Amino acid sequence: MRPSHMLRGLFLAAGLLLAPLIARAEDGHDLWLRYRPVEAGAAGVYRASAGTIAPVADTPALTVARAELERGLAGLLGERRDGGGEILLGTPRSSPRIATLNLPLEAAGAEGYRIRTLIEGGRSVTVIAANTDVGVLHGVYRYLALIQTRQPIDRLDLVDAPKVRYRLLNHWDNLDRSVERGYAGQSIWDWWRLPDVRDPRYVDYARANASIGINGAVLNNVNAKSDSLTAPYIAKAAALADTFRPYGIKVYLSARFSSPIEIGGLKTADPLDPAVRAFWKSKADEIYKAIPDFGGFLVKANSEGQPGPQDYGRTHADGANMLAQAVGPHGGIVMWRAFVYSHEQPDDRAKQGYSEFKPFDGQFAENVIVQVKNGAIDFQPREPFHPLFGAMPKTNLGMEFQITKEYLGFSTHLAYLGPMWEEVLKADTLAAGKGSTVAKVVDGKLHGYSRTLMAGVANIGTDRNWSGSQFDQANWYAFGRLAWDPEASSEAIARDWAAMAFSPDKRFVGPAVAMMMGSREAVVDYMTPMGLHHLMGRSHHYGPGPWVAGGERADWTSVYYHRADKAGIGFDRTAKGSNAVAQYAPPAAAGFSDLSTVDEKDLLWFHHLPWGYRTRSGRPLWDELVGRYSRGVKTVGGMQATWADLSPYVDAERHGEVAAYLAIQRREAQWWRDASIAYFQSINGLPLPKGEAPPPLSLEAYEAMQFPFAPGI
Ligand code: BDP
Repeated sequence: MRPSHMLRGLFLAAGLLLAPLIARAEDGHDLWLRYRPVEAGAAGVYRASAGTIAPVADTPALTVARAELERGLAGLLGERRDGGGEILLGTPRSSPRIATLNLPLEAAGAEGYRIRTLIEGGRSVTVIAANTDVGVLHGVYRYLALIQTRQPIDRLDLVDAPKVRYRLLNHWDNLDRSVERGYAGQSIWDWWRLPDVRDPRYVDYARANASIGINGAVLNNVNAKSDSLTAPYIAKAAALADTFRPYGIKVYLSARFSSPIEIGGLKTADPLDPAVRAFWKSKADEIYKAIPDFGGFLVKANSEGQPGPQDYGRTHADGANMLAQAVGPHGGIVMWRAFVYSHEQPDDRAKQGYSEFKPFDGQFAENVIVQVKNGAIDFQPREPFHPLFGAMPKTNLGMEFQITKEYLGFSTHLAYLGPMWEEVLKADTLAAGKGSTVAKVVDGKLHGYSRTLMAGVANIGTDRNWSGSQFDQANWYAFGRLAWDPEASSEAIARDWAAMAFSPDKRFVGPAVAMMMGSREAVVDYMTPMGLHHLMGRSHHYGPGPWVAGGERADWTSVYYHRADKAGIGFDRTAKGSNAVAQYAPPAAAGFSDLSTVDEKDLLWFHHLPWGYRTRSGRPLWDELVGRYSRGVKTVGGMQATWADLSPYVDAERHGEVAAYLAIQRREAQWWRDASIAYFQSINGLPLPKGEAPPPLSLEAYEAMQFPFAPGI
C-alpha cells in the first residue's frame, strides 16, 4: 500500500471509531428533518430498495413531495443509490402506473397514504400512493422517517390516515412581531415585508408541519387586532397561503369580534344586526377572493376583556353562527373558544366554561367547532380533563393544547409534553360508559361529530432552533403526531423524534426518551404537586408566586386556588365545596369526590384537606408535599447526569446548549421548591420532615423578586 493510501486508511478508521464523538456542528435549525447519512453498515440495505425515483406528475404538491424525497434520500443514503430499487409516487389520477396497480386506498382517506413494496421483474418497487397529492406528500415523510429511525423498508405494506380533520397550530403572534407567551424570539411572520418578501423560512415551516401532518395555521393572536382583516393584511396572509398550499396547509385568522365597528364603520357589532351580518359576509367574500382555500376564523370572545356577543345581550351561539354563515358558503369553519370566565360571577372559575357552553349544546351551526382547552383552568402543568369533553354530544368540540410552555418553565426547562397530552386524551369521561375517552370525543367517534379539531398554541419563533430550545421541538413534533392520531403513544413519538433530531443509536434513544418521559412529571413535582395549580408569578407567569393575592380579580391570584390556611390546603370542588365535580358524568364525579378513589395527582384540585391528612404513602400531606417538591428537583439533577452521559452521541453545540438550559432548570426547580415551602410553612407553621433542607432565603426575599423583563408578555 502506498503511504498516502495507508494514511487515508488510518484516518478513515479513526473517523469511524470517533464518528459519534465528532458529529458535525448543528444548531437545531433542521429540526427532525436533518437527513444525516445512515451509518455505513446499514446504508447498503436501504440503498437496495430506495433507489431511483420514478417521474411524477408536476402538480405543486407532487413536485414538493418528489423534491423532499430526493433531498431526504440524498442526505440519508447519498446521491448515488444504484441498488436497483425504484420508488413510485402519486395518485391513481396522476399516475397511470399507480392506477393499474389498483391498490386499496379507501383507508388512506383524503390526507393519508398507502406504502407498499412490490416486486416487478425481480426488482423492488416501493409505491407511495394516496387519493390526493398531499396524501402522497405525507407518505413521503413517513417513508423518510422509517429510514431516519432505522426501520426496515424492504417489505412495506402500511396504510395510515389522520383521525382528526383539522390539525392546527394557533400562533399567538402580534402584528408588531411580538408573540404572546412566546419564548423563541419574535414572530416568524414578517408582516411588515409581506407580501413582497417571502422569507425562505416559510417554506421550511411548511415542510416541518407537513412532515407531521399539521394542515392549518391560525396566523395571528387570539387577542386579535381588527387590522388583520383589512385589505393589506389579507394580501399578506394570501402570500403565506400561497407558500403553504403545496404542503396541504391552510391559513386561518383570529377575528376580533368588534371589527365591524373598528374597520367597518358601524356603530355596533351585534351579531343579530343586519348591517353587522352583511359586514362579515362581505369580509368573508373579500378574504376568499384573495385566499380561495382560506380555512376560517378563530374567535376569543367575551373572555379576558375581549369583545363578544354578550356585549349585546346575545349568546356565544349567536356570535359563532353569524360568522359560520359568512364563511360557510366558501367551505370555511369557525373555531369558537370556550376559554371564557365571567367578570361578574363569583363562582369557581373552573366551572365557568361549562356553565356558559353546556346550555347551548345543539345550537351551534354545523361548521362551528367549539375549541376547549384541555383543562378547566388554564394550561397548568397538570389539570384534570375539561368537563365539557363528553358533555356536548350535539356540538363539535375540538381540543386546544398549549405547546408553548407558558406554565411549564418557558423554553429553558426541559419538559416533554407528550405524556401530559396523552394523559388527557386517555382520560375516561365515562360520559357514555367505560371507554368514553377524551380522545374518542376529539376524534369524533363518541358523539359522531361532523368536524373534528385539535389545535396547539405554537412555540415557534425566529430563534435558529425555532422553538427556543432543542427539546421544545419535540413538543411541536408530538403535537402534530397526536393530532394525527390522538391515541398514539407519546413514548413511541418521543423515540421517533429523538432518533431523528439527534441520533438513532439505541444507546442515545433509550436514556434520552426515559429522560423526556419523566420530565413533565418533574415539573409538576417542583411547581404544583398533588393537584395544586395556578401558583405562578403574577402576569408574566415566571417562577413561583404562591403568595400572589389581591388585585383586580380573586381568580387571578394564587391564594384563590390553593386556599391554604393554618388547618389545611386545597380547593374543595366536591358537593361540600364549589361542586365543580357535578359537571362531570356521575361516575367520573363520584371517582373524583371520593378520597379513596381520587388519584393523588389530582388530590388538591378536588379536595381541601388538613395538613395532617394521611396520604397513600403513609406520610402526612405536608410531608408528602415537601417530598414531592424535592423529588422534582432531584429528577432534574438526574436529567443533567443523563444528558452529560449522552455527549458522545450529540454534536457539541447542541449538547452544550441543552446542558446550559438544564442548569437553569435545576436552579429554577430549586427556587420553586424553596419558595413554595417557605410560603406554605409560613401558613401552617409546621416543621420540615426529617432530612429536608430548609429554604436558604426568607419568604420575604422570594416575594421581593421582580422580573420586569420576563419574555412573552
Ligand atoms: C392565558 C394566557 C393569555 C392568553 C389566554 C388565552 O396567559 O396570554 O391570552 O391564556 O388563552 O393562559 O386566551
